[in-house]
Amino acid sequence: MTQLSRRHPRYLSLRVRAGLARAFREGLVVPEGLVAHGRGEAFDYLLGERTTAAAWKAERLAARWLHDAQRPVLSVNGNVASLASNEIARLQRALPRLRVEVNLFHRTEARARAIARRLRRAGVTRVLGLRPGVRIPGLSSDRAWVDAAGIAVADVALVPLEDGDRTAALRRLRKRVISIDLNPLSRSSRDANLPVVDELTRALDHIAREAERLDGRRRLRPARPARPSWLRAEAIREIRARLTRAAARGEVGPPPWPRSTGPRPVRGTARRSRRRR
Ligand code: PTJ
Repeated sequence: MTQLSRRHPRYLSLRVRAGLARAFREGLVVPEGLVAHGRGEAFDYLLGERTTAAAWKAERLAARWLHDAQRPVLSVNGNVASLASNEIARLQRALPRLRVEVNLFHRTEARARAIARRLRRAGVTRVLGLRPGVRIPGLSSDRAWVDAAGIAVADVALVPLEDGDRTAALRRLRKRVISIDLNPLSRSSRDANLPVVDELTRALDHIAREAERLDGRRRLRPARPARPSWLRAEAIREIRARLTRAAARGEVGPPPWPRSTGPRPVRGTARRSRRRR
């Protein structure tokens, strides 16, 4: 296996990729999950690989909704278990009512069991979804199968790295849906009551921290209403502002040119065309 150098400027990102590739070889993550991770990475890059002020607001509110819920459920797929089992265990410790349910788009019983094992090893208790007996109406994928004691009766559902169809289907069942998705334009982000546009492990860590802070507090002010469109618009504005700054500094240019293929870029073209403008 490739040795990763801690001095590599993208060490953390490479380590996460190596972990996902291992989880793929172990059968927890599907090939489509690796593609989905790449899409998430691209959006994280554009957002500056940090939690924006708006995402923090969403995460504080998410903690509050989960804290106040009667039957909160966190839905876990292959990517989520392999990236964030420890964070899920911490969140469940902070929110004792929280149920954790394995729910898969590409479902096999072996995968569901392997994911449940990974969660339990990290300290997650009461893992649901191994024998889902209820189908959410209006969905064709296996994601429609949910646990009668979990998502089927949840009042608040936290759905990271979800597909848009199910977010909409859960809304139709009048559940309050919190999504975690780095893509502010995805259907899940668009359809959720509360879209958290942030990286999964950062988001769960922040929600857990906030839930720990809420724990034990008797009197809480009423929670503020969510402003889903504003939250998504803030993420889009952040991406636009970062790209505008990068373009102004001349950071955008052609990628390094391979030696033998294609025309060579003309040196200084970018600068000359900027001066002309
Ligand atoms: O394990 P399964 O069988 O349930 O399959 C899981 C995948 C992820 C393959 C399935 O849910 C899927 O295809 O998801 P999508 O439709 O590709 O959506 C995943 C979304 O999550 C995309 O919008 C990505 O930008 C986003 N995303 C990927 N990685 C992260 C992320 N968002 C936050 N944090 C991440 N680490």
